[in-house]
Amino acid sequence: MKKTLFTSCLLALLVLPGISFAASHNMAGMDHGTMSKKGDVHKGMLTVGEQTVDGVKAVVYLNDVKATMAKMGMKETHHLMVHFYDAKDGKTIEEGTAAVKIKGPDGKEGAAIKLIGMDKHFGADVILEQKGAYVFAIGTQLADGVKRQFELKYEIK
Ligand SMILES: [Cu+2]
Repeated sequence: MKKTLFTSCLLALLVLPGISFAASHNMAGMDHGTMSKKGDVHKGMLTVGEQTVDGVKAVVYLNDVKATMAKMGMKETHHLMVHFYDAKDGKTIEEGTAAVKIKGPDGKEGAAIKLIGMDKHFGADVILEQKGAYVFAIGTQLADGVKRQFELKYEIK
């Protein structure tokens, strides 16, 4: 579990006190769109997919951060981002807790990784080293207190 403590997001927070969360988040090389080169909101992000469970829509993205992380001596390869929306009014849900379990192409499921609430999304830096199909099982307990389980598949080519 130590790895999750060293996510670049958190690291940036720890080493750059006084800088707003969103700013530090982006400064760590995590391109969440706002600082993308061409101004396209989701440029460079890989769309994993979306799923609606019990009135909540989860939209999941991956951002390849391998090069940036390697420079900092870290093994994480992707920033996993999950946006939650109220399926009725489309409003972003930012309160609550979320965690992900990742099953790799080898069929092994890793330990639960806490997704940290960030600027309009929940995220974590994860290691997706193998090529092949991954399954992201995302458990949440958001603002309404209801437990939901999302499951999305994504293939790393
Ligand atoms: Cu993030």
